[in-house]
Parts: sequence; structure tokens; C-alpha cells
Amino acid sequence: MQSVCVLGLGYIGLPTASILASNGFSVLGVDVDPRIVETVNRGEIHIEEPGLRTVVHAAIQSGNLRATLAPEACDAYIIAVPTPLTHGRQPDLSYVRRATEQVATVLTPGALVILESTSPPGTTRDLVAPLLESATGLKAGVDFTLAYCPERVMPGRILRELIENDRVVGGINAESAARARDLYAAFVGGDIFLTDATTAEMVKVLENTYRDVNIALANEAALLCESLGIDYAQVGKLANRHPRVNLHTPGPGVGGHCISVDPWFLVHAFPDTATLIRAARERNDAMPQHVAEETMKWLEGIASPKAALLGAAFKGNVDDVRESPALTVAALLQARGVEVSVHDPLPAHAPVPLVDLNTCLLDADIVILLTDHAVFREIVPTEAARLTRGLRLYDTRAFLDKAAWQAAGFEVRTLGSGSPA
Ligand code: SAJ
Repeated sequence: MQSVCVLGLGYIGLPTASILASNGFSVLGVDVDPRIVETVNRGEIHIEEPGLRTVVHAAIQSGNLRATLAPEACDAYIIAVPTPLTHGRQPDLSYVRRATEQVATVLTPGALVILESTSPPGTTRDLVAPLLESATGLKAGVDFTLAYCPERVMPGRILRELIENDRVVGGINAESAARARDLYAAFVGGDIFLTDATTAEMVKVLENTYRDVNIALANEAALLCESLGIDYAQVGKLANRHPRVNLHTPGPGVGGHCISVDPWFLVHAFPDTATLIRAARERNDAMPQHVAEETMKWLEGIASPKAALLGAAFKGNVDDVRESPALTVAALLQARGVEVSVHDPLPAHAPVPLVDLNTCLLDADIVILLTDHAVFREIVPTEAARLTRGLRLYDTRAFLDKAAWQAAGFEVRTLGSGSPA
């Protein structure tokens, strides 16, 4: 196998394409957005991810990576396009469908097609295979091989995890799985496990559902601790000394394009059975509201309050603001008449204006930590105290040094540790 076409040059497709190129494959990266194609062909990147710029630059320089708008005939195709939700929280498979149709226009006998996009279980067998077969007259598993292989990497550590993590490869038959394994074996250092396509799809969706349900449990427990007037941080730490307990961390909600999305695939497919999964989703989705309500209680009686929000990204040390609960908190506070200023040094773009730290803190009645960026630990509480109008810190991730902020005069409240009222 020499040539690989990667469809979708996003957080997964671009790193995958450039790693394949640096392992000697001739790689064609395809994206529907001409600006992305241009950027990549210049050896530059349109997303922030540690190490990615260097790998893409080297891949383009070597001539092994090229970006275009439409696929060309290759030995293998990797589809890595988004699978978002519609407004009705149904899986939107239109990008997968379009990418598959593009592959069908150039598919030749003997080629390998791999779907990497997180998809509702059954998608490879029931959507991708029939689309390719009807458009080409070729038979999946006979004339060409077809597999599902989910990505499992963590934003912020994508390049390392693409190489180090174990992979699950699900073929629509054994030969498909084996051929896909041979491709990944060129750059994956972790173990590669073979199974069928639908099992691999379920594995992926369930990994993220597991995390969502566990975070929901932590969030619910945090609310219970607030009612009890005790501190979840301590409860969690002590409970986790049990060898079979791993309580997660509560926070202002669950963001990103994976964990807050994928469980809905199961809820949508099995509404009567996936009730626990739905309840967990709803618990996590309600957290920004809780943060906004607690903030309003704390600000009661203050005319024209201003809130300084630390963080716009959905989690610490990434620039990604997709589905970020921090942005939901900002919108909820604004809707309640609070003047909101947001500081986040990482995202290049956000749907709200981002300001520098001092502007953010200036004259604020409350500081709210929403994203656990390591740089926020470098904020000097006495400096913050000098700039703000009120000395209130609401740490929704129990992340900052409580004692240091208290020593600077702040009243500190963490999510999960009793109400300030
Ligand atoms: N969060 C909490 N409490 C926790 C852990 C996370 O509130 O204890 C929040 C985060 O702040 C964030 C959200 O949950 O808002 C999701 O963050 P994450 O770090 O759990 O996950 P992602 O979305 O960055 O990446 C996940 C990973 N899946 C798992 O860990 C099971 C990653 O391996 C997947 O590749 C990725 O989803 C994906 O693309 O599916």
C-alpha cells in the first residue's frame, strides 16, 4: 500500500495525513474548504495542536503530502470528517455521506476504505457499504475492503497519542480488518485489536459515554455536597483511595465535540433503553445553568455587576471552544444583565471577544474560573485583588490555590463545596 487519501483535514485527519506522509506514504489530503487546502499546501496549519506545525511542514516539504478539494484514485481512503448533531440532537451523517460519495467516484477494485469518524453503531455496514456498492457496482469485502477504525486521541496530545494509543480495527469481514491493521501498523506503536465494524463503532461511542456518565456522577455528587455543606474535592479524594473507585472531577459542564455529542447517538437509536445515558447528558448540560445561578445569588444586591471569566476553551490547555460550557456560562450571565469579560490566552477565535488578563479583571465584582488552563495558576492573587472591584473567586474546577487567593483577601467558593449564601 503506497498511496493514501485522507478525507477531512481537521483535528484528526490532518495529523493522521502528516504522520502517514512522514512514514513514507504518498498522501493526498482532501478538504471541502479551499482555505484549509491552501493553508496546508503552504505547510501551515489552521488548528493549534502541539507539534503539528512541524510535522505538516515537513510532510509538505518532503513532497509526500499534498492537499486538494477532491479525491483521486489511491490504494486506501481514510474518512475523518465530523459527525455532529442536528438541532434535534440526531446524528448528522451528511459529512460522512458526502465523503463516501466522493470516494465512490474514484474507488477502484482492491482498494481499502476506512471510516474513522465517530459514528452511530451500524454506520459502516448499513450506510457506507451500501453507498459505495451502489455507486460503483463493486462489492464490499469482495472487490474492495472496508473497515471502521475510531480515533481515540486527546486534543492537546494528538500526535503522541496517534502513535502510542492502542487501536481497535473493525472490518466488515476478516480480510478488511487485516488490511486496515496493516496500514495502521506503519505508524501505531500501541496494540491493534481486530473485530467487526459495528463492535468497533460501539466501542468508540461507549468510551466517551463512559466518561460522560462518570462526569455526570461527579457533577451530581458535587451538587449533593453543596447541599450537605461539605467539600466534594475531599469526598472524591478519599473515595478514590478505594481500589475500585475512580470518581471523576466536577466542573461547569462537558464540552468538546466528542463527549457531549457521542452519547446522543445511543439515546437517539435506543430512546427507551438508554435512559441512564440520557440522564447523564442532561445532568452535564445543566451545569452551566447551575454556575450562572450560583453566581447570581452571590452577586445579589450589586448594581450593574461585572464578572471576569477565566477561560473560553472547553478544557484546560487546548484552544478548542467547541461546545464549551464556559461560553454557555458567559451567555447565561449576559442574559441576566451581568457585564462579562472573558480572558483566554489560547483560542485564536471565539464567538465572544477575548480580552487580556488585566482588562478582564479590571473592576470585576467576581472572578470565575471556568477552564483549567495551567497558565491560570500563574495569576498572582494580590495583583488580581488590586484590579478587581469585589473580592470574590468562584472556582468551578477547584483548580486555583484557594489559600493564596484567600490570603489576598478573596472570598473563595469552589463548585461542589457549599453555597456562599
Ligand atoms: N471533564 C470534566 N470532568 C472530568 C473530565 C473531563 O468536567 O473529570 C470535562 C472537560 O473539562 C471537558 C469535557 O469533560 O469539558 C471533555 O473533556 P475530556 O478530556 O474528557 O475529553 P475530550 O473531549 O478532550 O476527548 C475525549 C477522549 N475520550 C475519553 O477520554 C474516553 C479522547 O480519548 C477521545 O478521542 C475524544 O474524546 C474523541 O475524539 O472522541
